[in-house]
Amino acid sequence: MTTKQFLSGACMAALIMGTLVIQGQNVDAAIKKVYVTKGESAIIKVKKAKKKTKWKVSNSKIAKVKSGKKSVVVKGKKKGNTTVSAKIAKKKVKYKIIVETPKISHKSITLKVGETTRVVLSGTKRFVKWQEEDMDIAEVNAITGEISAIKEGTTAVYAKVGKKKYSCQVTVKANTPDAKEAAANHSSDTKKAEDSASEPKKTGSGVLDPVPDGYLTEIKEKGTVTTVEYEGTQANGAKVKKRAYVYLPYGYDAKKQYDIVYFLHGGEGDTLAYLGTDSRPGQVKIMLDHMILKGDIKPMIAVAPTYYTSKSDGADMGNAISKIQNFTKKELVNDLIPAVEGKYSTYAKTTDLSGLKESRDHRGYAGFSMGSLSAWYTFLNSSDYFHFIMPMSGDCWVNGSSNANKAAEQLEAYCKEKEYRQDDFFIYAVTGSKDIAYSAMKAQIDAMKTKSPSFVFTEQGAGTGNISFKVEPNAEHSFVYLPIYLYNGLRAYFK
Ligand code: FER
Repeated sequence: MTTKQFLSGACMAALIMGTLVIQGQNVDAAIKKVYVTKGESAIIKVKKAKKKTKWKVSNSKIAKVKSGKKSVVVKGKKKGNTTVSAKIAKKKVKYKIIVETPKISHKSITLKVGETTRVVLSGTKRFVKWQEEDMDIAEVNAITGEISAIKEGTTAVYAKVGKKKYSCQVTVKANTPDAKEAAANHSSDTKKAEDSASEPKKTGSGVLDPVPDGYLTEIKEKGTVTTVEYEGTQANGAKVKKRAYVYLPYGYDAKKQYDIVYFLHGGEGDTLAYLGTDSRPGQVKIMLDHMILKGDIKPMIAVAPTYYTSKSDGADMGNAISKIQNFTKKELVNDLIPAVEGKYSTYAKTTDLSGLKESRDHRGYAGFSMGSLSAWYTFLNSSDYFHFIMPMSGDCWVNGSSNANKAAEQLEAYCKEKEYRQDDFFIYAVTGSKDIAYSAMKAQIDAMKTKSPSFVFTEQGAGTGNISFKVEPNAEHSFVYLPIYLYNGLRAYFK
């Protein structure tokens, strides 16, 4: 078991009935579903069991179980659903097992420099993570599987679900008229599959306001997405070349001053997650165009950087956490913000620490999942430079795992040390009731509710308290909720 799997398991630990489930994204403890790929195994740990528990599987053609002393190993044999059950401390415990056989839509594709396409992994309800082999040749959006061809050469992209990787070879050809095969690989069926795979969720259930109709369709009054390259200083002092995508609003005018928000991706995600690129804009970018045009928020700049130095950083949770610590403590303020705000016009009159402090009311930080961890850490490490913090679906880990009371104590101690009052910061925390982060986040928020006057909870947005917590009914741990979370969170602060 990797550290990452352990930690993802640990953060779901506010568990059901003494069973502790391991295997990260494969297991949805809240609804007791276990996903497993045919040929692979998932482990369900039984915390309270004093003696060996005997587990039964209802359809042994679909899955095989092996009861251990404090765990059961479920191996997927055939695509389909079944259940496993056992009696623990006189209570019946049951899990639904879903055995999947994921399939990649293309084993190889050819693109011209500058072109983009998308490869789809079908046959899974789990969260798929994409990774490229050589980002100088082709970049893949970690979440949507969208591939952008950068320069001539051959490389590969991988979709990862469970322990398995599904690969697609990518050949990038020069942008000449004889290299036209690219789009030919892209059938209309694939197009349909990718559209539904990444369908953003727009409609709220009364807790959040829905994203208004039309807000996710491109308009002509659109902002641009550009890139900023900078050197990120690592914990050991090494300088690493980094790239961030920057959204400039429609009609951007260097003589004006703009609010700015930094958007951080989740575990094994990347800089394309929110804004996409100028030629293939992301949902959040398109929504920002509408929100600004309609006056929901003032025109603003948005930045999509990464706390990783390489995408494989995410594979090891301990390493990911130390990268997040360094990013939120140092790189953000010393390297990234000066590079972006030195180039584009924000409220920072200077990009040294005093200039960034003075402009903190006009700066926000939002992150999803591991990016949410980075948002809590930005509060604890760099709140001198950010007034607005938006953690989405992730709690504030203490020493690498969820600990609601300790997190609340740490956050309160920090507020006291800073002598923060009600108007000195604004946290908009949000998640879904079916999100794997829900129980840990809710526990942390409940603990924070006992820490008054440091935390003043409000339903109404900035100015009426310093923290909001919203739970979208039925929402799972998925980037498809980014538009609705941000539509609500950004308006709560940047009106
Ligand atoms: C959390 C639940 C899940 C959380 C992070 C995750 C920081 C990340 C999961 C992953 O990257 O697989 O509460 O808090």
